[in-house]
Amino acid sequence: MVSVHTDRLTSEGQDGSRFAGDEGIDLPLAEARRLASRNTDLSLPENSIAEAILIRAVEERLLSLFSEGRMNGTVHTCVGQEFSAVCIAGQLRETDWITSNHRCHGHFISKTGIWGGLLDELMGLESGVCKGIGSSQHLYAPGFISNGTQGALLPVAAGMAIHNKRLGSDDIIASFIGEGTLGEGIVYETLNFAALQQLPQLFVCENNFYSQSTPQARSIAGTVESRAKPFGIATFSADTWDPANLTKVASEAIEFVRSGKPAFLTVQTYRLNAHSKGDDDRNQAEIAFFRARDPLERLLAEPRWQARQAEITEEVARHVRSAADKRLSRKAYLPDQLPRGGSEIVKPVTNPEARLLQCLNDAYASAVREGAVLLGEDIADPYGGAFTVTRGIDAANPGSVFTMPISEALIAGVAMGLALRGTPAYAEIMFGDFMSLTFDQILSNASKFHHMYGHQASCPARIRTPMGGKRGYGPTHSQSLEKFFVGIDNLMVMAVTSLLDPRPALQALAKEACPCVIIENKTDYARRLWAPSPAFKLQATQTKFPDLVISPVSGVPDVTIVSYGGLARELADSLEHIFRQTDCVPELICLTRLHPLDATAVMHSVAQSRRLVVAEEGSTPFGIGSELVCRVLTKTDGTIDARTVGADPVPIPSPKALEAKVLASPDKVIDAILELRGAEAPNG
Ligand SMILES: Cc1ncc(C[n+]2csc(CCOP(=O)(O)OP(=O)(O)O)c2C)c(N)n1
Ligand SMILES: [Mg+2]
Repeated sequence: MVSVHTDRLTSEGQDGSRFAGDEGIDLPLAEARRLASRNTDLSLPENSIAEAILIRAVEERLLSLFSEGRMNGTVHTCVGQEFSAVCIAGQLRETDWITSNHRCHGHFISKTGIWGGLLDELMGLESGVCKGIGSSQHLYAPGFISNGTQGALLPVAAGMAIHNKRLGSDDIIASFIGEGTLGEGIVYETLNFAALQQLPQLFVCENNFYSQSTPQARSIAGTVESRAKPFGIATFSADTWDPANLTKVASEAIEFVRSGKPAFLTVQTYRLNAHSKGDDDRNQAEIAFFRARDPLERLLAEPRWQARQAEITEEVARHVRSAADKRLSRKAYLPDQLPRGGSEIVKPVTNPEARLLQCLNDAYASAVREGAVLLGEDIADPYGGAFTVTRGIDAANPGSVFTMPISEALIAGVAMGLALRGTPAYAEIMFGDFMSLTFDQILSNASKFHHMYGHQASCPARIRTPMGGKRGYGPTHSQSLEKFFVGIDNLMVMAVTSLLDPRPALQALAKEACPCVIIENKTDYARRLWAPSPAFKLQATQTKFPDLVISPVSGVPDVTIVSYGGLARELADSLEHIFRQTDCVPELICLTRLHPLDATAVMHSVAQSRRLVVAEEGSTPFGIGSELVCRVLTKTDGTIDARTVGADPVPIPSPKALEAKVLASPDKVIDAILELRGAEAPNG
């Protein structure tokens, strides 16, 4: 902790001014005061000054619009920090990209110049840059993307940087964060990766000495500037009180990154307004001190800049007056990118002679040959991934397979950055359990991009992972967490199985614009693709992502079992046993697409069987079975009997015998069928 009681000499400004809280002031703020007190050269290009005036005029208008009740939500202004935008973002090329945060208006205006579209966006108008949907924190335009989740876009930026590198372009990505965001782990995951890969990524840390209400000394141990050094990343430092020097340092940093190396630029600055609208507990004398030394205020003391300010302010007001009050309708807003629809038409299918692992390897290898990138821990050859799914692809396609640090959020985010820019990307998460670490990236980034940026962005990243137990790996390497992902909007979830050659569905997936989680299964990898038994035939629905229907060769089914993935294969192998134990003729439906769920094939089957058992790999509460049963029951006449089966709601134990009992199994399905028939369950 750097916060210390300092003597008066350290805490006072050069002019001797003291703030009410001086006795407890922290050293970082004393440093800000020292920087702001210098006499600096303000001879900047006229267009830079005009741009800073414009940013302030737009933001002040935004605040007044808010007070007038013409804006929703919140606004984080960069008043006081404008030169960080002007001197850094303003020096980037059109083809460079910026990833930004909640305090993004200045960056946006300096990079894109679309200030009118920004005003409209915050007024919620269809003419806004994101059709009024994203508002203040969620902006998107060619070369610019911002998100309100601190740090979330850093790995996405790294993915964009890889995209540029692969194209041989010297365009760069500048990632703006505040110093408070240095508390997020994803910052260090990304710094590490950017250094390892020598990415053209410029980290810009705007240090305004506060994270919301918390002074730097209470949220940042050590110093801001030293953060990137241990990664071997070059560091640059400047401040907004000396904008001419900031321009020079930013230009050096940008050129350095353009030469193909990451850099970390700290910009010391001070926010003159509240954190967002009116939440400001800072000392009034302190704010007044920095306002008096604000470079723009100093420039505006000159009559010619006052005159220019009046013109710009009027131009902004004119724009607001003339904006058309047209808003996106719910109907226009809702459409997502998910493939929907099912089919009642089933046709027999035959599988080639192959193991699931080979088919998956083949599918991912052909995706790479068509330009995709693979990312994951230990996936480089000769190791080829913990389950060897991608073995050999690296050796055959140098430069397309990235073996990654143990940084699951980063892995997912990098895939998203690549996908966003048009490079197909498949991220492997070594064990499904660690999908928990990707959750924010999937939820706050990939699943939302399409809607929150007014349907302008697509992020078809594929995150694949082996779920499931039965290998004795215990509580942290055996779970099936798909139920947490099927609840995410605009995220497709697909499960592969050894019951069917997965290649056609994976090929179809490559054409979909939505992000997708691909569930694989540890125990299923090694299995040979299913060959039907004499009593049951294998059929598939006639859709891009076919559901499998395994039906009795003769007779009418009197129970429908629905499952997916590795468990579906176990059930398929046990159909005769299930029949013998229950005296019910089963029909098994294996779902390929878990989200969006389609009940067409299931409805078709229960219309005959009148009984339904849904077996999922994870635990049942709030699960896939509950969802499917609910859909079926609400669409039928109330005469269907249904049960859900899954793992017991406990961590998966390691001892094999206990694990087998806790996890979902054919025995649990048999018990459920017997229960449906009113008979006693022998396996419970
Ligand atoms: C992951 C996350 N946690 C918390 C917040 C709420 N929040 C918004 S801005 C902010 C402070 C950010 O401080 P800093 O990074 O220094 O940026 P500044 O606001 O100073 O520009 C917080 C805590 C958030 N948006 N995202
Ligand atoms: Mg801050």
